[in-house]
Amino acid sequence: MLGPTEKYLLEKIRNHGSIHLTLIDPEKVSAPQASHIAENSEASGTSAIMIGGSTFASQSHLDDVVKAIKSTVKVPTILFPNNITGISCYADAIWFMSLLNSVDPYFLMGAQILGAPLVKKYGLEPISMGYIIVGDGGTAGVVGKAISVPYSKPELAAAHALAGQYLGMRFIYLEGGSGAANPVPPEMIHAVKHLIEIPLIVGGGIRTKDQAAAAASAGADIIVTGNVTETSDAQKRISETITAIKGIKV
Ligand code: 1GP
Repeated sequence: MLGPTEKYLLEKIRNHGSIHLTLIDPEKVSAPQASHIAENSEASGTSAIMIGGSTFASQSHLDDVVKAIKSTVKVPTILFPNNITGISCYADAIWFMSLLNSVDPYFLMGAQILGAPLVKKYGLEPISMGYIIVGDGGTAGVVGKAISVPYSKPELAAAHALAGQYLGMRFIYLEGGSGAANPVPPEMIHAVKHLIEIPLIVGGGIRTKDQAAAAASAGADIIVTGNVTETSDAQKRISETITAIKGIKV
């Protein structure tokens, strides 16, 4: 049985084509700042707020950030944990994810085993997702001990994604790394999209509406932007991004 947030995401994609999610990194913002970013993003048409970062944020600060966002916006809040410390009882849902190209069993299944009972206890909606680090991979790649898939090997990224689907994961995330100099190339997105039947999330280094439109046209069902939300003209840039991907169905 699918939970309400997953159903909502799937319906949005079915009805509108590519959608946008805003990523807020609790390490970088105060609770009031997070709520301001979420408010602007919602006004710009983002479909949900993801909350997570690649390094350490204190549990109480994470809780404060999630609470502040929840009290400000109506769109769902989805945790994007890098570890068990990324779990907060105040969110609606959690990407229940495995880093498919990590060499460390902890990021493949260890953290998930430790976190699963908490997810249940808190009543969070788990949304199963296969996470694949590609290209530069940024901090997530280093922390997650990933053997990153080079941008020049799209078929290899597609094989990782198909393995995730065959293991029963319901979303695939191609992660270029937060702040990556170059976002995931359309050729790689295209190769992955054409091999799998589950929704594809793409993020890392997407800064312009043209980059977002190129990713959506290549087959990204969900575009995630994080860094852009921290800029002074964030609302304008998110609005432009959402307008650029609206109605694109591959
Ligand atoms: C990182 O894919 C996300 O996990 C977003 O990346 O911060 O570069 O937008 P940016």
